[in-house]
Amino acid sequence: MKFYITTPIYYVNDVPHIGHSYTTIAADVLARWKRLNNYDVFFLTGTDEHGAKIAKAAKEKGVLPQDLCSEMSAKFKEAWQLLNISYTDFIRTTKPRHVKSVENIVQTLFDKQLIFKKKYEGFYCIGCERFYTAKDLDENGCCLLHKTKPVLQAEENYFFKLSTFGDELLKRITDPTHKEYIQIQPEGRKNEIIGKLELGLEDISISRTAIDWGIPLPFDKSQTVYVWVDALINYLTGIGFPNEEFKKYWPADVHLMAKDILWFHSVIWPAILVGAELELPKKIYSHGFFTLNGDKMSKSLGNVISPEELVNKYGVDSTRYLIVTLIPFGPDGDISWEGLTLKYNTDLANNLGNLLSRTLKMAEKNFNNTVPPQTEPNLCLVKQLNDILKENFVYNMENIQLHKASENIQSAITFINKQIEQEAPWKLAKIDKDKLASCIYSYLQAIDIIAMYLLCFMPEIAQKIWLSTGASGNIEETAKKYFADFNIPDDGFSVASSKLKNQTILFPRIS
Ligand code: ME8
Repeated sequence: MKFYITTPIYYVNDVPHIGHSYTTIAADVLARWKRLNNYDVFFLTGTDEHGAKIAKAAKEKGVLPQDLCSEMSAKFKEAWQLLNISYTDFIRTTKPRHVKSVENIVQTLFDKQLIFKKKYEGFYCIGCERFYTAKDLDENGCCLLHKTKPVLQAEENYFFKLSTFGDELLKRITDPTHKEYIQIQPEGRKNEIIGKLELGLEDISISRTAIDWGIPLPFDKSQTVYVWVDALINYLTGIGFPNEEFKKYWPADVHLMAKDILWFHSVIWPAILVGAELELPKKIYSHGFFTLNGDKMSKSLGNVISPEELVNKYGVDSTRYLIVTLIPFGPDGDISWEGLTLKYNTDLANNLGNLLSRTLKMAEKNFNNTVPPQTEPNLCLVKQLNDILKENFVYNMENIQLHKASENIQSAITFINKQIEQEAPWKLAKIDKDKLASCIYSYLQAIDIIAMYLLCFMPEIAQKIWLSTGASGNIEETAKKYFADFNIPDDGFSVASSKLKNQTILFPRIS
């Protein structure tokens, strides 16, 4: 089975920050999860390089737009490498393969008479890369999002007949039995989209005369394709469109993004696809926006957090974990350095770190740093964990509730820690060595289970944990088998008598 997941392609006028990292890490966690479930995964990310915003940024920097794109696109690639993002392909919209794909779609819509020419006047916000009417702006005539005054522009442009798709889209968005049902989540944002669709759609301009930093329209080279139409088509280009090979992965299973661009993905994109007679994506998930100490993050406020800063403080895997679990996935949320550090210390240094260090120390002290030998493997704890975790965790991952899935793992760790408190194995060392062996054996097996559940969030740390407990085989291969049927091998994962691998402290406390 295939699974095709995408992030937005990010504008290259800005450096990658914690907001871009949020969506990209979340997509990575889901891609890794599906790979563990034996799906053939295609994970696409990339950069959006055309349009007025990029042309303006290049002009301000005194460089050519293409040079700005190459420089900034490389920064996104570096950030994703730093964060261990396992994308299948990184698309750049200025590359020839994408130009070919955009030309194909736009020409198809033109041939189907879904594109026509019209004089138009509107307020163009470069920040949003879209036209507004006066009623969309605030009382000072400013864009609600950017607080800047859009310029009134009059052009003769090509228009896409978006207005003819409203009823069709409503059916596909609201009727789960429709064979091309398109699921928009979370529910609240879906309802906002439905509300707007019910008011009716207006045709949209899909070309520009005044902006030459774009792909020329195949049927009128004097105009360029509107950057949002250009950008959305990346989801087809990335998997090989217009070559037939794109059908291996299309339709997309999940388009992931924040709420700012849900309208483009849930209305304009599906309408283009219906117009071009292509299948619709199955799910569109829009998560919330981060604010930082209550403020919108922005370059001008100087409060943007970069992935490097986070990695320098918490390490790669802890950064991945913290970013996607700090706020509920869906609503907006406020973050702060204090909040990040508190969560790091609570979940990782204390709960997980404590479990690891005390178990490994007891094995080191009492069993010469090996997995205690067993006549009868004690797997009671592991089986209990299996029952606690499997359904909840799978449900939350499948519903993209990543913070809840991480809470499931934390509850399981707390459960093991409580069991250790109850059994008080340190008291057994002198009185019952067999019982002590049995306890420690069971804790090591339980830690192996935790490592498998952590794998998509913290791939390298999970691997280190796996090695430290004397578990056999490759963690990914074992996890693939485990997640197929949740069966626990009769003798667990950590092999009796095998040597434990000493690790440096994985989660030092941070102040
Ligand atoms: O909109 N909180 O690109 P973009 C959460 N090129 N997520 C955030 C965020 C924040 N504070 N800031 C950014 C574009 N994001 C278009 C997309 S797709 C065909 C074209 C994330 O660089 C979030 O995913 O402005 C948001 O939707 C995206 O970055 C916007 O990225």
